[in-house]
Amino acid sequence: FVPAFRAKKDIVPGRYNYMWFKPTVASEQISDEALAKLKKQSEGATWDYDKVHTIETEDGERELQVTPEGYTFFDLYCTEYCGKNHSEMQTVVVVHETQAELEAWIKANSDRGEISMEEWGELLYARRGCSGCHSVDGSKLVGPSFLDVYGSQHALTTGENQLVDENYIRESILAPKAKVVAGYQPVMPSYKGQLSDDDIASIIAYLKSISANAPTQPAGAEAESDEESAE
Ligand code: HEC
Ligand SMILES: [Cu+2]
Repeated sequence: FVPAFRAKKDIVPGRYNYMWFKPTVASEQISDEALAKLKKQSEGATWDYDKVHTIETEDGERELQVTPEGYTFFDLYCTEYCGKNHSEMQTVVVVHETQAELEAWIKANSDRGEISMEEWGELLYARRGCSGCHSVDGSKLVGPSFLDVYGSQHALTTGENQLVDENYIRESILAPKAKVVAGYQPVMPSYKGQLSDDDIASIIAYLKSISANAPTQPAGAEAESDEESAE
């Protein structure tokens, strides 16, 4: 729940869900000078998002909470009592003014750097050993080919049919034995703890880019208007 946006959506661990909206107010960024001062004060300690700082701005002294990059933010809370550590289920949302600012943040906070998700996914496919068992030309190796895999239906060893979508790909990477494709051995290793969320999202983006059936928009975006997702 992002109270400032009046927007709420249920999520389940290990599964993707989506919500979209058009922000009308961007986060502010404090001066490099003011941020350097805060960094010096909090040296060594983990960043305290809750702390209210008195900061010198163009409009005089103001009381602000900021991220380690110096952005003001909007709170995001879990609003369902969901279990242990529920009280720690909180993070912040930063609304970047430009795409370039967002790219800069991703560059600083992920291994991907400046390249696109599709390109990073392709690099991971080669570097993390997927290519040893999955082809991209339709040929069958130890595992099924990734060519046109996204959006296709695969029979599982249980006899059930499985649509290859984002959640299924994520599960296949983290818990390969949960659903095994018919005609294959359950020999794929789990990549749990070895690939970041951005890595997995990048692999999914790469698989979409080599699949004729993949939608061009993120799931959920075409089905919902912003009024509906802000119910
Ligand atoms: C040792 C061989 C091996 C490696 C390495 C491997 N896989 Fe697999 N993978 C398989 C096999 C075999 C299957 C089919 C059986 C199953 O479902 O577990 C599979 C299934 C999958 C599926 C489901 C495909 C479908 O058609 O339903 C996905 C997605 C997948 N792997 C992604 C990956 C990714 C991404 C990597 C690299 C990060 C990777 N795999 C590395 C062997 C491997
Ligand atoms: Cu919770």
